[in-house]
Amino acid sequence: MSIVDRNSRLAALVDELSEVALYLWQRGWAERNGGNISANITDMLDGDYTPLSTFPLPRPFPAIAGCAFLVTGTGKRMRDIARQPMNNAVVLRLHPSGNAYDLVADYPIPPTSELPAHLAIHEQASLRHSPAKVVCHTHPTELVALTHHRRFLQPGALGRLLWSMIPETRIIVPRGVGIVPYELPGSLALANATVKALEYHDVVLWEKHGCLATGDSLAETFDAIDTLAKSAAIYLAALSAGQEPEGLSDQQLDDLAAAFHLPTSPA
Ligand code: 2HA
Ligand code: ZN
Repeated sequence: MSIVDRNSRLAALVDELSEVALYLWQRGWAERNGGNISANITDMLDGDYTPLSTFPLPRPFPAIAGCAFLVTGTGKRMRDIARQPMNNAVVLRLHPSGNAYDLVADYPIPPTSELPAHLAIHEQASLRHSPAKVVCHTHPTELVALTHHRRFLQPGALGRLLWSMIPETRIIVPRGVGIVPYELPGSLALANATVKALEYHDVVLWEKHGCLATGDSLAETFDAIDTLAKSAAIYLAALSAGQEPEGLSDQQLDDLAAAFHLPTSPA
């Protein structure tokens, strides 16, 4: 019997992984093996598990030593994760030293190439006692398209623009989006820059690459990215109708913040 079959909370999370993986594929945000997901499941696991294999980490992660994670596998397709989640995702546990990990279920599949970014974000969440347990990275077409324009890479520019397209975006993504300048996929440099940007935001855009969200649940991270992608699509649709769209005014955005008790940090 697998770890998942013995643990109803983990089984529910794996069902949610399968559901969200399908959405990412259906949205057209997950070409081939694009995107990756992880969740801190330390409080769902008990007892000892026999390691299937052991891998070193590119740097130690002492703050999450001993913690366990559900992580999508490297090279795995979201559409396959949707159909057969535990053939395409793994459970791993960091060593007490924090500088290596064991794969403990179900198969010895190496985890996502973006593991350094995922672990760095989980480490930061743990250090801050944040309830955010989930990290979701995907490649939403319209959002990535906007990161190809230099003017949108200025601090706050794209966040402000996306907020101004529909009131929902101001409400559902209240801390706006951070911009992470282009870095090599899978690198520690990308991981470090992402952690820095997440100090001020729950969602970041990786220049010319994708989007990453962190939150308490996978549904919540999907909803945040979906809402931002809706704003980006509205912006591009309005622009293709012939003119730069007007957007909600500063006053209208401030009114939303006041009415819904939203943080007023920069977009
Ligand atoms: O999983 O999306 O960023 C493949 C990627 C790398
Ligand atoms: Zn990616």
